Amino acid sequence: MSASTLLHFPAGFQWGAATSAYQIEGAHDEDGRSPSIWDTFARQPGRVLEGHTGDVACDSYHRIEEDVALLKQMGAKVYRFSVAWPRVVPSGRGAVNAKGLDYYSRLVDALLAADIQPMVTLYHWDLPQCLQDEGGWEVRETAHAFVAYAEAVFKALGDRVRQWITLNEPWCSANLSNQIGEHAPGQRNHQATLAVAHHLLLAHGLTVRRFRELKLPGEIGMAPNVDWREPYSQSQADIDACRRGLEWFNNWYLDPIYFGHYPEEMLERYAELGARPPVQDGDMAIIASPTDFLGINYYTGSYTLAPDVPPQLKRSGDAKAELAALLGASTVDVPGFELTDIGWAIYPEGFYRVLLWLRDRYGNPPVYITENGACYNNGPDGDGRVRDNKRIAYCQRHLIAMHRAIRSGCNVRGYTLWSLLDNFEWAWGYTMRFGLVHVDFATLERRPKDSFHWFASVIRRNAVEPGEAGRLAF
Ligand code: JJW
Repeated sequence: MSASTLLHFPAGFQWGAATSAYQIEGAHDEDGRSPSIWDTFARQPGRVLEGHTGDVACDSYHRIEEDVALLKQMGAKVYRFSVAWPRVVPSGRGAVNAKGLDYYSRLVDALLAADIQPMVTLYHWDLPQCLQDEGGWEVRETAHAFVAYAEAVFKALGDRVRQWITLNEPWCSANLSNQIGEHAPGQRNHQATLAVAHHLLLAHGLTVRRFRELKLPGEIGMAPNVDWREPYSQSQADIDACRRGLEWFNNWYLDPIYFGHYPEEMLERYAELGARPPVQDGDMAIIASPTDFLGINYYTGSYTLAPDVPPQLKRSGDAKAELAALLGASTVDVPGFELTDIGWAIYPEGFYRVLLWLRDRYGNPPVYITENGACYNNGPDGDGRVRDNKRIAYCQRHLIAMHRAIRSGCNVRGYTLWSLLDNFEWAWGYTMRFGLVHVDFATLERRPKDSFHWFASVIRRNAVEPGEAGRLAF
């Protein structure tokens, strides 16, 4: 491969890796941390595979030096991590816990000493359980409690952190958690889902405003997960179904931020079931407060088709059927595409398409790819090496798609790969591995995989080699 065939990224491109608090920290009851909804959820039988919890996770709470050394070895320019609300404000609102903040302050110092920029997520799903006991995100007061917590973090770290993310993947915190029921708190209720989504968005907007009032240097944005859907056929029914599927998954969180309103068609379909977002005067303007960038988490996509769901299934108690009826849409894996070990279709074309869609629909905002990566569960071979060539192929193909999107004018500024470490993959526990670094959960030993070294070379050259993957469309 001659150097001239390398696909180069813009100068100063922000390469790095991402994690989140509950998935890696462990130390669940140390230094004043209170339980989060995930501590509670993981202890309920049947919620998480094998009954795994985040009690110990990767023990990153005690391993700042080791984790930062790995990032340094990788050549990361940025490390995206999240702050745990239950460490910083254990009672949800009120007293700030200096010990909890101190951990993040030491982490930020260690990163800066290694010349790695911290990118801080304020909410990555670990709501204090005590607030859930008062209704959690279903109640409006939680948005105000969030702003107070965020302000405590701004004041402690704002002198050193220049990139802030309010919410990670609000679709997961609202829909996956309250409509599908697979994540904490684990219920299935359309009205609760819309209330949670609205109060999350309100918390986002209020936090952006508080950030501006504090006149802190740096930038702030949100990191929704998006996917890409193609109509299964060119029938009008499938095209319409696909549009609704995207409204439900992507637009529900993006239209309010960029346009100040929810998607009309889905609003109407929810209303038919008696569900509506609890919008008060002025909320939508708060939610649409200008942000500095858009974080995007992209993993997969699917084909969407209009299902033949009888109306009586709308309240049948069968979650999948109910959802299909609500949306008038269901999805199938893109035919013929390989799946990763977690069962998600490998669809780099969708990454390109969704970036173009964001460019055109939302005025080409600055974008950071805050997550992208692949689940492959193979561990060390006899010689100790982790040959995760499939993860390399996945990431390579997505970097080629991202490169093409940049050439097509998308304003992509950086890419933090999910994840630095194998970690607690929510309802899948430790059974699903996304790390560039293998973690032995018995010994907590870290071992860089082949993909780690591959990614280090991408960062070093600020370029990806097209190779075999590039000779295929992606
Ligand atoms: C969708 C399942 C029915 C995490 C989903 C399930 C059923 C329509 C990975 N991103 O661990 C999306 N992750 O913490 C944040 N992202 O639907 C970080 N999205 O759907 C990673 C799971 C996810 C999902 C999982």
